Amino acid sequence: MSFYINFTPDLIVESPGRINLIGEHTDYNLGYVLPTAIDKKITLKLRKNNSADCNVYSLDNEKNITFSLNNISPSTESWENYILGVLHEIQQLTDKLEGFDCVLSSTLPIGSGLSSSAALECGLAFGLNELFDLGLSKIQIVHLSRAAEHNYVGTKCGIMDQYASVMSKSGYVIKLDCRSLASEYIPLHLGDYKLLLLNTKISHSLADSEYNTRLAECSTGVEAIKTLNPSVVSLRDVDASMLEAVKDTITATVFDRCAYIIEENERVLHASEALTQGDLTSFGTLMYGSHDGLQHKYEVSCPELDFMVAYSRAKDFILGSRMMGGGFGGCTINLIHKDAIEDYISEIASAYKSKFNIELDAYIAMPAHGTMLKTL
Ligand code: GAF
Repeated sequence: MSFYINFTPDLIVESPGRINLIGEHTDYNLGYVLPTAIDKKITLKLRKNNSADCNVYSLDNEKNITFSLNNISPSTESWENYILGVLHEIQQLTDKLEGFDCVLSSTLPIGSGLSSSAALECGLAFGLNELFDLGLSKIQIVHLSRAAEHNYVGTKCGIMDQYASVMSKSGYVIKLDCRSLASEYIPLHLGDYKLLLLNTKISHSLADSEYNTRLAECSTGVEAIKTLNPSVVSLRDVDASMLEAVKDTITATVFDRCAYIIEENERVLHASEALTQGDLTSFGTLMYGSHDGLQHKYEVSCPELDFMVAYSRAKDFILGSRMMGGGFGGCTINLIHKDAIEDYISEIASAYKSKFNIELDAYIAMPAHGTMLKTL
């Protein structure tokens, strides 16, 4: 009989997705981000099975995988690599891992830029840490989950998603310095405003390959800047004048990519200040600035996201809007007056449907706590 029928877990983990208020593609350039976990999550039910075998069943996809801990290697099925990658990374740190059964279910829309991948990686690592008393710290769970994504999935992501999934506190956003990992928890006081996510329901296949290309373009920029400033390690260490000084030695594309990152880091710092002071108008303006940079200089947006952001600009009840996450699809995040939400969703849904023939999804993002055990 299939193991997941009448499944009685030893423990249950809830692992959230994340939003990012501002600071996109800055994490792997060792800059600043402003994310938090949200109430949409993956639930993992786990139990020991006293063997060396692992069985994982996804309720949403109705997919089942079984493998032995003695033989972990990458799969051709991409979703399996999130799981296999985590087990591989845990095995690099400890030999205490044993066989387990796991049933997954999710309220996080896949491919929507809300980081279901980090939620799965971190949730599994967190749950196995508890189940087998592996002794891993939260930050080790963050790092190993990111390593799983690098080594098994192949996306050379920054640290933001895994950090937000594990470290968030309900009601706060995290101003994270991705170089030192110093974090400041800023209370999210939005008054009459809410964070509305509009899901394009688009996930362009370019996303993974272009992500690694952007990383390479930023490295090219850093190498050029190092010729004049040898102490520079990442774009975090660079200002506009340092970039300008090497303009003639790099392509216009690399120049634009670097310029965007320098400007986006500044925007995060200003936005954090504005949020602390309750200046939502300035915060919203910075969100629009972020989108402009992502669209024109970093070129990771797409027509569907640009349409949604352009639509919002004409509305005085929306203070700011931008694409969120890696890009090429997923959600926009909108700072919108609470009284306007219902009507606006109907209006933009109908405009989006007319233009792209796609039914958008809309959610209000509620900042939530990071990965945690659920009481049985
Ligand atoms: C993806 C990555 F996983 C993050 O590390 C981050 O770079 C983000 O894209 C863009 O800000 O979610």
